[in-house]
Amino acid sequence: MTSDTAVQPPEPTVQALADSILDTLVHRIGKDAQAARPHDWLAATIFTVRNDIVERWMASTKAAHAAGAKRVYYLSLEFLIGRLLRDAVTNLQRSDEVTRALAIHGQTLAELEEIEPDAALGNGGLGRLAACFMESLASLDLPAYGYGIRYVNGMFRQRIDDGWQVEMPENWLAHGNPWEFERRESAYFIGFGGEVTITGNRVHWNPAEAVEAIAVDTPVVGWRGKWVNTLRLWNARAFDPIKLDKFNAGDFEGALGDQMRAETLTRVLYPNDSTPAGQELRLRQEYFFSSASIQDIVRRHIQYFGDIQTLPDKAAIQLNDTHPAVSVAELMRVLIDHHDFAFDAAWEITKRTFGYTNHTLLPEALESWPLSLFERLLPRHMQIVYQINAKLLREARSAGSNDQSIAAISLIDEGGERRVRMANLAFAGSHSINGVAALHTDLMKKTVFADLHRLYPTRINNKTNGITPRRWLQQCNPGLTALIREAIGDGFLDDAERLIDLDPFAEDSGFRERFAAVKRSNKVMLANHIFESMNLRIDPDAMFDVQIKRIHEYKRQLLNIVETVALYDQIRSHPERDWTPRVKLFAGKAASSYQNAKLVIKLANDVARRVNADPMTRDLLRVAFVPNYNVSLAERIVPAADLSEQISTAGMEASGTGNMKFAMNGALTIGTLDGANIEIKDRVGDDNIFIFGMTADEVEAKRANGYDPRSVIEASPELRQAVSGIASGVFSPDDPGRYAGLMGGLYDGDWFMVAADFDDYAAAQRRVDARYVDRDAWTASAIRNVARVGWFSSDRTIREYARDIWTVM
Ligand code: T68
Repeated sequence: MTSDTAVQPPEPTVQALADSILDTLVHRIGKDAQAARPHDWLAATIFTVRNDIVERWMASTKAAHAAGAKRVYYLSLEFLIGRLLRDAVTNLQRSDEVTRALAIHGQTLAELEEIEPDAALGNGGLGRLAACFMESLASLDLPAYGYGIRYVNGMFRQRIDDGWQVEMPENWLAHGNPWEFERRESAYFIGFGGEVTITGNRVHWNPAEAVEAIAVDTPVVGWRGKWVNTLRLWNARAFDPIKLDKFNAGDFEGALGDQMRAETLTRVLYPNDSTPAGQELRLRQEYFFSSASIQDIVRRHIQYFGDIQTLPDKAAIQLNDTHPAVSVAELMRVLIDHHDFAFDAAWEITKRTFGYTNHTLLPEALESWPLSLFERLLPRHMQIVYQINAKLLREARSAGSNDQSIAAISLIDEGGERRVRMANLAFAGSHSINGVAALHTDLMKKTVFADLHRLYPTRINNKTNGITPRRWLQQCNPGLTALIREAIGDGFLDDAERLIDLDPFAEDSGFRERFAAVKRSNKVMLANHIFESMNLRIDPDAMFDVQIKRIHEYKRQLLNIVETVALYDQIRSHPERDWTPRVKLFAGKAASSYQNAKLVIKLANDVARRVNADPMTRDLLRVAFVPNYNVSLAERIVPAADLSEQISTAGMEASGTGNMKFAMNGALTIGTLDGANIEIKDRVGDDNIFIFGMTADEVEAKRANGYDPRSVIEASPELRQAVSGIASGVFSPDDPGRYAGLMGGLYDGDWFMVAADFDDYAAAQRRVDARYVDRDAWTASAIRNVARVGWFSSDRTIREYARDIWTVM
């Protein structure tokens, strides 16, 4: 807006929008402009914008129906979608209009956007990937539904008290949720427990308990608002929310007990990435949402197409990890028990309908349920699992598998307490099994799924992850987006791979200057935010070196912290050297039961306290652990980063997606040859990334041949000093033994190879320093990163799924 538009009367469309926001405020929220609080204005704005979306939504649904289109169903226990207003308004390309309409009421769109709570219905990368995929599906005009759970409490809020993580309940629905539509008519019966009986050929499952699943829909707007899909999240309700006889007899708790039990199902997201919660409630959640989703999909198919036989031609169901894997048995149950299919016919339909995406090879993260629990909760599904297993093992036997291979393929793990292996069930029930980066897919074939892969060699395929460039470039980095548009026009907004047109600009000194100015201004904004939220000053002219992600030993935040301590020692020992000023930023949540991860958070904070208070180094090194990492915080930090830390033990990070976000916003990566880092390196080129450390093969060989971390530590003076300093309490004078165990773990086993990779990591960091000093060369590399990573758009990923797995393109 130029300065004189402010004094001219607003355009009619802007005035009309302003009027309808006010009208909504008065008639829907029940407040006038004087009484309204910011949340009221936010709700009024969302309701108003929503009207536009709803019309496009109904048009999309009708178009899909008229075309008899095949639909994609993305089943995920997690959707980490974050805030929606900015996303919706930019995708509708109405930012300017909404900004001006709100200005008429003295409101600021940006400020309202800031008070919208994050929808944090996910833990980390897996949940965020589901959100990016939903946005890309809509942007590519593909008819799709996301299915999940409407958790009342999403990912916990992280407070840092005296350096320790404290988990606080998250309450994203406190002010209501103007985006959602409850669909009381879309309700399903979900049974648990009970008995299975048989009369003639018919099997009857008589559950001992039941809840009702109620659909709650949120529209998902694609880029340019051409297409709108549905995110359908399930709520649980008791059939008989209040037992009046009990109530009247004075047993109030008994009267409401069923409703309480039902509500418990959808109460919390398990804040546990990588380890199955191992709780009955978790299996109940999985079955609850799987059953509701399968029933809904089958109902819609019959309504639109009449014949359930054609399900695989009109529905593609993608399982986001094994969390919805019980859907395989549920579809079988529905086909056999409700639609009279023979087992083999049902099995063919099931396999043609499902695809399964694997996100981890970590053995502790592979879900399996004690047979006794599974059977008690899902007796009919247990029978079906046994029947599937019999078929599977017969096929394996006739293909010549030996006993060892049969044991690996079996849906039942017989070693120790017998358990149902959900990954094997998902594999057996799917025509496509994909990994999320090339290396990961390769390792799937060689490790966890080696035997199943030998039996079904065409099923495993790779779909390297991606990120939506709308949220992760356009929306989070408007400065850079404007600069790119000036340079290469608007083509990249519709096709991120056109970013490649920016490549030659790396050699244009005027462009480099403007690019560096955008980065600096993003750093100033982040520095201000950190000052306001943490009361810590950081210098925007220092290098911002960032590691933000879930705290996990395999991600090796510890390697970064130990190197930070070593650098601190070096700066003090060699003050005469030309050190490159750095700000080390950390953020991330630890699973509440993961003690080592929580201790790493405390260590980062202890190191920060000490380093930041040292007058000798404070201009050269600052450390900050930014609390409560979430999608919105990532949207602030990513555009301001210079260096992206992607330093997992090779072979352990399936893909990573933060790595892609940083590169697309002009940060250089320091990383191992792990996950998608490898593919990022292939695209940006060796000169524009800092690779260090062992390869996955080398890690495997070292583990196999006996790795002796103690001798490695002894042989590296810098590492030895840092580790022994931490171990002896230099950073924890209040409790000198605090880190003895954590450091002892490095000497004794060091499963994650922190010591083995340390020297190479430290050397790579000194190369980073040297490159950063040559700011022009650094900026040229940063521009090349932006230009060359358009391929990591989730549009590309979704096109590949659509073509190879779902056959909808
Ligand atoms: C992540 N997995 C991978 N899991 O770690 C990451 N796990 O490499 C990859 O980029 C990303 O998935 C997307 O493919 C997770 O985020 C979980 O969050 C999780 C949650 C519950 C149980 C197990």
